[in-house]
Amino acid sequence: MTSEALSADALYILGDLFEYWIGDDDRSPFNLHIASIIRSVSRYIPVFFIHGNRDFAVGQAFAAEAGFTILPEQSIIDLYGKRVLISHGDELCTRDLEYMKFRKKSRGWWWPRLILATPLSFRKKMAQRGRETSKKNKGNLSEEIMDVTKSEVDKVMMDKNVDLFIHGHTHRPNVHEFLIDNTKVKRIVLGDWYTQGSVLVATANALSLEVRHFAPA
Ligand SMILES: [Mn+2]
Repeated sequence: MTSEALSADALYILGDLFEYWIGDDDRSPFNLHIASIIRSVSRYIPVFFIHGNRDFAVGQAFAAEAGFTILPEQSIIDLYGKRVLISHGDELCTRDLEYMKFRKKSRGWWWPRLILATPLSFRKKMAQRGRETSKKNKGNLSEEIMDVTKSEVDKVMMDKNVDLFIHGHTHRPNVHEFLIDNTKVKRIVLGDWYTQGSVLVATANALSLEVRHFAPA
């Protein structure tokens, strides 16, 4: 990963790098290890990070430690001369009404401040409980609620005036080619990193969605 990343021009991490994030003051060995790996890459190339729904609380202190720049949740980047929209993708799953409600609250100004004012041990317990609830709820939601809302994708791509959109979140790695107003557009979905890696390698001439197998432990 590191040597490959070093031959790139930039690295974009599109959120949910962590299963949960309860505050930059959670200086667990694991978090510090990840910070040091990303930092070693960031000495050579710029590294960007977009919040996911699980790690939206990653803050400037951790960003500084890991050497990455936090981008807004929907960002337009210049990919070798092409205007491209990148995001985590959870904002597109608008049919999951409960989650949308939580998303609005948790990204507001008061909720994160209130949570971060509580002791770290309390936040750890809360995160644990949150993950259990989330697992239970997911079992009840239908597949189509968990995927992006098609009309929302069209709307966002039209609003941002892009013909390429790259995101993750849904665990449905794929390249979707479709039409918006008779214009050919593309949506590339990155996969999860539970049992393998999933990356989009972008060069000036090609986009390649690739699986990366983890080295045996
Ligand atoms: Mn996600």
